[in-house]
Amino acid sequence: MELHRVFVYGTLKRNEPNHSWFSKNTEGYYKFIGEAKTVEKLPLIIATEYNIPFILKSPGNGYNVLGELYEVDSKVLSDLDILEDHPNFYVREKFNVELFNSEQFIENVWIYVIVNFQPHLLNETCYETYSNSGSHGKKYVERYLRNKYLDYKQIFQN
Ligand code: PCA
Repeated sequence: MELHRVFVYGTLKRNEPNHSWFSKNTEGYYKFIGEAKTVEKLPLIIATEYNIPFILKSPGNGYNVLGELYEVDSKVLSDLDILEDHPNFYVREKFNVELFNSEQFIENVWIYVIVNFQPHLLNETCYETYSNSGSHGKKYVERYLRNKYLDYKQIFQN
């Protein structure tokens, strides 16, 4: 069985709206490894009128982002790719993270990030950690309620 490491920072975390995607495929395998943070600073913002959390691929800006590291098989990874619409919306790229419990560095884990974004998004407030019920009050709008065209227009460069 081929295993992959994925670091999630948004709606895929425990107690967040998309966490159940890890167990969508009843034949898939996934395991929570631990809480972690990115080794690089990265801008995590909550944007568009649908309040979608995303990391912009712009290392050096924002915070060392807090999230959760998982080990998944290819079945689960392909479900996550469907949810995140990789590589059209989020792009799955490799970064290094540090595990909290062991202070161990884990290299080359997958993170879903946004590339080719409009530069003005770098002026948005950055967060160290995401929670849909945070004091920011920005409630996540589920994919099926969204107009995909609008998402794209508000995020990507032409
Ligand atoms: N889902 C992915 C990327 C952002 C999101 O909401 C995650 O939780 O890591």
